[in-house]
Order: sequence, then C-alpha cells, then structure tokens
Amino acid sequence: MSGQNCILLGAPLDSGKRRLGCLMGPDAYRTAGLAGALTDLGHSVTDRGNVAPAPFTPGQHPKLHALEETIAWTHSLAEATQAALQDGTPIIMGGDHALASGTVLGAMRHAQAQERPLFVLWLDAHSDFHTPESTDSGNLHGTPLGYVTGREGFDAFPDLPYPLPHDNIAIIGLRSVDAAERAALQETTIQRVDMREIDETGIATPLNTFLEKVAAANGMLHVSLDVDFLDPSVAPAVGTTVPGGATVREGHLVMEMLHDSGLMTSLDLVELNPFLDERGRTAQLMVDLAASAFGRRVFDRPTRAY
Ligand code: NNH
Ligand code: MN
Ligand code: MN
Ligand code: MN
Repeated sequence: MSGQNCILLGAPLDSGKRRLGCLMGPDAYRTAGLAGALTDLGHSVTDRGNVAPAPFTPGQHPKLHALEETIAWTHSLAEATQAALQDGTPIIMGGDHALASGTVLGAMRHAQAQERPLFVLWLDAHSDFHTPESTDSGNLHGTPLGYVTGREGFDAFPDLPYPLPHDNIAIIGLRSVDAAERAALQETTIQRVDMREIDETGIATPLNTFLEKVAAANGMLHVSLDVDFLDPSVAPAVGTTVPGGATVREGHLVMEMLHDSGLMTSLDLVELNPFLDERGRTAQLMVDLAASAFGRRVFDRPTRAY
C-alpha cells in the first residue's frame, strides 16, 4: 500500500463552536511536518492550500452559532473533498468538527458516482449526532453526524444525495453523549463503542467488526479523527477535553489497522486548537497518528485479510 497520492486540504473553519483557535490548525499541521512524514513513507503529497467558505451573509440566529458561515463551509468543503477524491486520498487539516458536514458530503457524492457505499468511522469522545433543534450548546460541531444521516432540521444545509445509512457508521471513543443524542442514537444501528467497551475488549475488536463490514461491501471509508478521542493528558490542544480517553497506543493501533486494511479513502484531522497546545505536542501526535495510518511501522507483519 505504498505510493498513495495524498492531497492535503487546509480547512481553517472555526465556526462550529464559540471558542476560537481551530483556524490555526492547518498551519500547525504544516509546521509539525505532516507532508514530510507522508513523503518519507513513499507517498506523493500535494498541499492544495486552504479552502475558503463559499460567499455568505452572517445572520443572527437565536440559538445556533455562526449558522450561515458553517453552511458556506459545508458547500466549499464538499466540493474540495469530492474533487480531491478523484485524484487521490484527501487529508483534511481542520478546523473544528463542523467541517465534517462538508467532507462527508463530498465523500458521499464521490462514492455515489463510483457506485460504491460510503462508510464513516468517527473517532471522538462525543457522538456529534445533534440536530439544530436538539443541541443545547448551539454549536454546530456537535451536529455533523446528524446532518449526514438525514436527521430533521438541516433544511438550510446542502441537500444530501442520500441519507448515510446508520449501518455504515461506527463511533469509537465515546464518553460524553448528551441525553438527546443518546435517545436518538439508541434508535439506530450505528455501531457505538464507548470507552468501557474499549477497556473490556480492547480497541481492535470493535474496529475489526466494522472494517470487516466495510470490506465485505467493497465500501469507501471516510475517517474523522477528533483530537478529543485521545486522552487530554496526551492531547491537551482541544477545547472540549474529556478525561478517560484513548491512549497514545490505542490511537496508533487504530491507525495501523486502518493502514493494513487498505480501506481508508479519506481522513479528517479535526478540533486541534494550537492556541491551547503545549510546545506543539498535540499537533505532533496527530501528525504521528496520520503517519501510522499511511504505513509508518516498526516492523512489517502479515497483513490481515478483511
Ligand atoms: N455534545 C456537545 C455539544 O453538542 C459537545 C460537542 N463537542 C465536541 N464534539 N467536541 O466532538 O455541544
Ligand atoms: Mn467531534
Ligand atoms: Mn469531540
Ligand atoms: Mn450538547
């Protein structure tokens, strides 16, 4: 699996919540050496620079923060992601998690054109399954999985080509799920893996279950990695830390398994807030995790057949 065409897309979207800083994410990944780490692994890398939001007029929504701006980003990121998927493997350098409404939409359009199903792996402390009605915070970074699955209330967002099937989604790392999200999630077949399950079975077991399903369906796989999937002791640079998260090794194991599976077709790196980092350590860890997803390893081992 060497020699992929990696396409870096900067997404300095900071509209998905009120605390600022994620707009610095793309340059933090560049500074931490993401492109060089990938070329060292034998991939070709093109940095297409930063995407900009489509034109928009800011409004004053009583509850939702920066609705118009987030919708504008959804339009432009869907187009940029779909275009990049035609040429290689997009790596979206966020930006907060609201960007995934755009990147997953772009991946859905691309997969539909390829006549293949799209699967989504969401690595996150949170489930991001709110609707504009159910969110308490009004922060749209808590809603992208609600949007792409076709929940109610996203009328002002771009039309979906189809609702992403619940069976095609796994969320791994859960430990902060709001009551309204929990109630809605429990009505779905989304694979929900909380930290307790990871403690009890190890993280490889539920991930294998999901990857086997992707492979059996000849699916494309979009991976969305939220910094807060990781424990705050190793990844402090995120506005929404939740204790009890994934260890460095659990993070790497997920990425190594994704690489060995050969299934991942696009990757989001989201919620990095460099303003909150300590000497760049979180940015560096995210770059190292991305490197594992693109083949960095200590020793080769027999590839598991999915
Ligand atoms: N569920 C909360 C909300 O909707 C928190 C979402 N924050 C995240 N999601 N960081 O990954 O506001
Ligand atoms: Mn998230
Ligand atoms: Mn999160
Ligand atoms: Mn909430």
